[in-house]
Amino acid sequence: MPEPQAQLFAPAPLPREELIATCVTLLRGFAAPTAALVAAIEAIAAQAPFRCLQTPGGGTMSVAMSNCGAWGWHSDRRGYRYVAQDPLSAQAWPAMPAAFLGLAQAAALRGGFPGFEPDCCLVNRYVVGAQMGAHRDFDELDMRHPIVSVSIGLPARFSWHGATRREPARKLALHDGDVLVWGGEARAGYHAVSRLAAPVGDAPGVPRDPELGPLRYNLTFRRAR
Ligand code: MD3
Ligand code: FE
Repeated sequence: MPEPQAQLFAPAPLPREELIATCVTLLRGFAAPTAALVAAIEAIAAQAPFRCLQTPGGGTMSVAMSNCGAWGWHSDRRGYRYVAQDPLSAQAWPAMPAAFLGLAQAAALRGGFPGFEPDCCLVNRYVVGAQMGAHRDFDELDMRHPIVSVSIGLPARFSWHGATRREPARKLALHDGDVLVWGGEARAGYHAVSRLAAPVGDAPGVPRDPELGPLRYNLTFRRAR
């Protein structure tokens, strides 16, 4: 047995919290470990299955979505909007788990937005190859409320463009357990998620669907009304 070795110097801790831009905070690993979140997502999907929504333009999103909470984000040929019932079942969306609410509120506080009361959690499911083009989140009644986004599973490449789509994007790698908090002057910014890359090797611990393969989930907490 080797002798236990004394630590000679302490390495500088990796910055776990980073101000990406004014009012945009990245909290690395804030939601880790994510196994309990994945179990809660699977329970939500048992009631309100993931579906690839139609866009007003006639396309179909590559990201599949579900929701929990009082309001759910929905899209079809008629437009983008919040609905109190899942159009698939005509039932209310599943309740927001207490652990989701607590996580979103704690992250918002860390990001400088105390008192966040989300009434919607959009659950996005990315398969390898899925993506989300540059857009702004604009369907909420009061844009003074922040947004909290939780990344789970396979890593994603996220772009933050800022006030216009044409601005050079700031690129971020989002890993399992990372949380982003946005609000204030950043609330109306353009953002996008690049095509999800296939994992190298067998990706232990990554959520996986027997038919769809390895996955990324994103929880987006918003105050819709
Ligand atoms: C930047 N989802 O569902 S939210 C979405 O990874 C969406 O699935 C992303 O964009 C995903 O609409 C992560 C990150 C986000 C949300 C709102 C923002 C970034 C934002 C508002 C302004 C600027
Ligand atoms: Fe968005």
